[in-house]
Amino acid sequence: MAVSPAVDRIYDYGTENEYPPNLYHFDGLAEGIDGFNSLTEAHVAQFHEQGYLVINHAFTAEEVQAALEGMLYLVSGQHPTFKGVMYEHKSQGVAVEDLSPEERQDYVRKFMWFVEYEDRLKAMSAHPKLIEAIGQIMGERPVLFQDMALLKPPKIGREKPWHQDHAYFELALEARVVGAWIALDEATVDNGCMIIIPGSNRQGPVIHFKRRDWQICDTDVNNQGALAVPLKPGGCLLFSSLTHHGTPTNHSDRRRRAVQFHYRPASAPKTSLEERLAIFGEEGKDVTC
Ligand SMILES: O=C(O)CCC(=O)C(=O)O
Repeated sequence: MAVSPAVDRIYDYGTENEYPPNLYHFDGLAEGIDGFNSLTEAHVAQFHEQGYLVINHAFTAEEVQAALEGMLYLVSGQHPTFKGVMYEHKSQGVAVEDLSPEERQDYVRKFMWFVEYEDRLKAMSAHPKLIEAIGQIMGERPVLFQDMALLKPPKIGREKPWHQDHAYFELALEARVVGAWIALDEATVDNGCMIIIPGSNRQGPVIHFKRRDWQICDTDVNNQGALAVPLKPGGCLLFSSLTHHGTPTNHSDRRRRAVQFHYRPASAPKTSLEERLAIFGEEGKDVTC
């Protein structure tokens, strides 16, 4: 493999990929509804109760293909000004610029802030049925405020430790923030699908520590009752920003590409870094990890 000189690439800071063997244990598989058109008031109530809702066949094969093409265009460096790519730590030393777009994506950990660079991805984030479903859940007009995706490449795609997304957001705790995680490949228990803890959204905020990531301490994770969320391409997991979730390492030789969008209610008050850390950080609290 060719070794490149230092280039201004951004790498995932997490080098450590060892974690307790049962950290991503799950007791069952999440079930979903078939398409956005099946959404009822009972499903909305289930979302608030359980902190998630799975929508199978949310996007068509054509919509998934368009999103994949948009993703490949951006992560392979074809857009002249897009810079939102972060590489897996294990790809350090690989001259990714010399690789084909197909090959290059398999070193990418994350790409973000992409919708303004790519109409095909923007179209997915603004899909009328997605927006309507999220609006029903929030009871208000949803506003996209973050677009970010982990690609979890075959063999080297690192875990995303357990966390609550709200720990990353400067938004009032009571704001009903909803994440949409959309599978572009089949996501399975082998290639690192989402693992969630139903009902954990009702337990309030949990302290996060900077360890292998900004995460819930491994020893604070209670994954009894956890569910894996395998999805076919075009399947979508909607989840609360307080739902505990994580994804294990992709040890398989299968891709697990996905995109993720976060929406806030239009009226959600913004907060500050200080307020966020006062809630989710360890500082000044008698906690250890
Ligand atoms: O895509 C994944 O593996 C996990 C994504 C996630 O939980 C996040 O970025 O907050």
